[in-house]
Amino acid sequence: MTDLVKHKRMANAIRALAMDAVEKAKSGHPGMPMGMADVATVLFSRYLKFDPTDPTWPDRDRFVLSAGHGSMLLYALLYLTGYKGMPIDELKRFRQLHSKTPGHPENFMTPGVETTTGPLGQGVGTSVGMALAERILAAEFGDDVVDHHTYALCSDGDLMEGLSQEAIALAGHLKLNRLIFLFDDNGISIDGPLTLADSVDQVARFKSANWNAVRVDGHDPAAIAAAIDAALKSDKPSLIACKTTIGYGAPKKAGTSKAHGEPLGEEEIAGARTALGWEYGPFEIPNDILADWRAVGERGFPAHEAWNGRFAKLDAGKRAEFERRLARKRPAELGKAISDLKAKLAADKPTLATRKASELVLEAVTVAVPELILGSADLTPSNNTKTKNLVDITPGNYAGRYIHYGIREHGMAAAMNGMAIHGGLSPAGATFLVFTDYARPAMRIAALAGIPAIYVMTHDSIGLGEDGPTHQPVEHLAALRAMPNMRVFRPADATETAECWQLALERTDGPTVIALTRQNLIAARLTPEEKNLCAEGAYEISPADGKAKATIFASGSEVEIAIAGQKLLAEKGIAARVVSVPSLELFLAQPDAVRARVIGEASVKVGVEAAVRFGWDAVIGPDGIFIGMKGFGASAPYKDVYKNFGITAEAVADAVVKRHNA
Ligand SMILES: Cc1ncc(C[n+]2csc(CCOP(=O)(O)OP(=O)(O)O)c2C)c(N)n1
Repeated sequence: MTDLVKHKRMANAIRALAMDAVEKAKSGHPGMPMGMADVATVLFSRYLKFDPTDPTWPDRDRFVLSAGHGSMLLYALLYLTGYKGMPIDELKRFRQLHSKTPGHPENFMTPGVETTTGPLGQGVGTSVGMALAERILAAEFGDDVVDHHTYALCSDGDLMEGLSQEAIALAGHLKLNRLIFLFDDNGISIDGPLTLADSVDQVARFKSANWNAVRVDGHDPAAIAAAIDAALKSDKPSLIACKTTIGYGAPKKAGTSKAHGEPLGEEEIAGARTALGWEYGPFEIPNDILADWRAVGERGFPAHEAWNGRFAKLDAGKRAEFERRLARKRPAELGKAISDLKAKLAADKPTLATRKASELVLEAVTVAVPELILGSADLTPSNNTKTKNLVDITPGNYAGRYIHYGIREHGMAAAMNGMAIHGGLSPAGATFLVFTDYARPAMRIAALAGIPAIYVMTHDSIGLGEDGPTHQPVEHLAALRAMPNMRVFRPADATETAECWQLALERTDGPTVIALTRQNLIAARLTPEEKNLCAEGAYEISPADGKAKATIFASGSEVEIAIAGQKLLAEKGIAARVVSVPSLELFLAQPDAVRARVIGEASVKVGVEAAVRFGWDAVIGPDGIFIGMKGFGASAPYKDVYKNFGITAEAVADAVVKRHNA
């Protein structure tokens, strides 16, 4: 059998499995796997460094299926190359409950799936972070241990999404030459031919973003291999635009949008079997082809063994550090750094914006936690994320820990996903809280996939003042809290900022937003406390003098207002207590007893937050008093803005008095 015949038979195995699985599930996307089968076969059989017996081998090449709707391509490859977690039965359960073959790839469901994709563009953005992580870790641990490539298979849809522009611009600028995109250049999307909505020359576009970019016939194995060979030698990231036919082999539907996202149907599948010369039944892979694929799965064994040998020879301290990083274990120094800082803050009681307090925390924790990689989407001086000890990562020089992402919030968040999911690094990226809207789709992937990214979101309310309502978040806290598995912290002072950072860094199973003020806040926590009081999401920060008639719940900058309101009430003879709520949703997730203790028994309940009420009723009840925002903010010095919207200590006290007397 010639190499070409063997290649065709191997590629047809992918095509057949994709057709059959989609047909059995009565839903799915056969077109992309059938179109890209040749490209995938070349990549996996000749280039991709991987070991199906150890899907987490740290130095494996990363393969990201950005066009997640073509998930059957990946599942077929995992089965064919011999991943234990992907027996043929899982392909037969494509898109069924609790299968390893969900509609779109989910890295937390399926060993061998590197990241969760489906929302177009995300895989592209994530792969940039993976390629960057590889370079950063190689600079730190050496090429003997970290020396791999990142391949992303992307579609027209991936490249039409705005995120792709941010991602490719960042990768091109940083010269991430180990990043290779295999673009399924089939000219078809759901509505029909791409010409309906697009006339971009992708090759020219990528070249202008400092990429190497070529066009090849995506059904010609030699041409595909030559392009990958060239990409591997390039000093820039590479785009290989592979001209393919969607649904390759399907007699009537190939080359049309009918092949994109629905079962081909019995007749068309029979026709494809004939056209491809595939004479086997559904899900049947003949022994010789399976053996060829299994041999592909074994191709990486020697490289893996050699890596094991090099890793074993590594200095013991370095080896332990590498393992600690991959296990997402924090160094013991973190706890001590936070304790020391809290002791100092308890003594100094500084008046500080929490963004500035965050910088103080970072001065300490960046030393304690070397895997922490910071960055900002061009708001470094406002976000206070760059501490003195952090060196910039620059094109070609990755021995640093600070990333200037440019004005690319979405690209930043997606790249952070890639860095965190690559392993070995802990990314924290910053912008204004209002611009979480520009990063939200990648943040949602982090929440869904349990990725411990940290978002440092400053200018967290109308308290940012003069920039006005375009920049003043009002619904963002509620929107972020509504996202499952997203943790939102809004610390009230420097001590809480230290505690929230500690909780964010110790979290391993999902992302965290830390919302920080632009404006100064007085120290709210007056007594030193070794325990992390933010860990339950809420706690009594200022007890009542006597039996409390009212409880005032507040977060962040409004804790100061709540405490001032408490004083005014005391002057009027009404005892009130103040509960700081640095994380509403963490608090709501506490056991009943904890919630009951913190909420207390006072009949008057007030919530104070310079944001919309949405979500607060779970604490204050539907008849609770809420002092906050009902609409967008206004442009003025922040104290005037607070007054204008009635978020003041007087308003708190007046509302309590009125309710108390009612
Ligand atoms: C952000 C986002 N928008 C829309 C979709 C729905 N969708 C899935 S695939 C697709 C486009 C299909 O075209 P292409 O990317 O070229 O894939 P192909 O048809 O070649 O498989 C769309 C709009 C999505 N998955 N993600």
